[in-house]
Amino acid sequence: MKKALITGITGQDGSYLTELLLEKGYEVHGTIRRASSFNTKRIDHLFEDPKIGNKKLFLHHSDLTDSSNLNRLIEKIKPDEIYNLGAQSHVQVSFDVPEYTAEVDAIGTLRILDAIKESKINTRFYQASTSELFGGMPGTAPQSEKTPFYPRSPYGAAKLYAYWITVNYREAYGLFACNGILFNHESERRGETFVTRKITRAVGAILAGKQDRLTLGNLDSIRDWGHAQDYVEGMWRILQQDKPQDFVLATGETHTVKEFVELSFKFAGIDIVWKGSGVDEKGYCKKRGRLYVDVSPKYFRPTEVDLLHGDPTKAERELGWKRHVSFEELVKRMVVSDCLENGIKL
Ligand code: NDP
Ligand code: GDR
Repeated sequence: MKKALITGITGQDGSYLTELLLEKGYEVHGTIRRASSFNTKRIDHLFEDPKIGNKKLFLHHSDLTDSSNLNRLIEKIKPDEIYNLGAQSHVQVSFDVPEYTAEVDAIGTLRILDAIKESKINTRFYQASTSELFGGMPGTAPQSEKTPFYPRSPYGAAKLYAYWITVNYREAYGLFACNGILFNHESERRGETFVTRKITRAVGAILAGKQDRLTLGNLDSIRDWGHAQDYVEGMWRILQQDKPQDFVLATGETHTVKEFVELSFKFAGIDIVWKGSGVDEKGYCKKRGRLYVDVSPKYFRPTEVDLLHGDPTKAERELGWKRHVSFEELVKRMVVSDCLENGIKL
């Protein structure tokens, strides 16, 4: 039986990857952080199955800022595969906590790589790299493994270090270490402060009469959004190759934040009519003439990534990977789920 260690198992991707690896017969170990309230809701359901909980799935207290803990865990578990998904993953928050973001996202990655090197355990390493690496380089879309990097946030800069230190440990010490450069992927389990989930949660709350307004930042930014379930399958495939390499995973399709809003409200039966432009832009519900969406400078970033558009050709060719969930299906699944949270069946 193969053993996997996942940092960030309590996050969106960690939960889907755990399900996938358990289905494939792996023993899965995940790291969790001590918190003042429960933070395992995305994986709790797995412990309800007596064949899984505490037999094939194990949780360990850990933190990417704690080297000795990581060294011990890797020595003890001796995983065949390590997926480093743990991170301070919020781009806007990284402007508020830049040093902590670098400590976790950049040096945390180095800590794991060095623990692998020193332990001499034969393990394969996956690094959760990101399309934020491409950031603000104009005229480069669609972005592939060959596109130059130009991060536009402390998060992007920290992940740039993590990307290169992964490449360096591969080249310097022969580690089987790979980067998955993943474009935005969302789901019903997406963190509540990322824009897609913020929108779909608002739709559910508005329909339930619990919220009357959704305040957003830059509506014009363009993203390449897929579903997280498709992307964790790609992570696993990246580690099953004969030789370690880096891959872009993306849909190749782009939409603006505004389009995401429009489609979400449409699925819920509310038409948005946009008024004005720039930060004064306001959206109204056509039927009732009510203000539903407005824009606040609070949600604008000091430096924005305007356009992310991925080219997944290499992954499709060499990994046989393909996304299955379309943009429309993604939005629909998220809206339906957030409406159900409010007792509303669409
Ligand atoms: P989430 O924010 O949902 O999950 C992040 C995970 O990291 C959580 O389990 C969190 O724990 C954990 N974590 C945070 N800080 C630390 C720390 N100091 N030590 C150990 N663990 C920590 O992110 P996603 O699941 O969406 O993303 C997974 C990874 O992929 C991240 O590295 C992200 O940067 C990267 N990525 C994500 C993309 C996306 O679109 N989702 C695209 C490209 C890359 P807790 O639950 O306790 O907060
Ligand atoms: P991103 O995701 O920064 O791409 O990082 P996010 O959903 O936070 O922002 C996407 C775009 O929407 C704009 N936006 C808003 N964003 C948030 N969070 N809240 C708002 O109210 C809002 N209004 C507009 C943003 O400015 C941005 O342009 C995600 C994370 O998962 C990273 O960890 C990952 O590396 C990248 O995707 C790829």
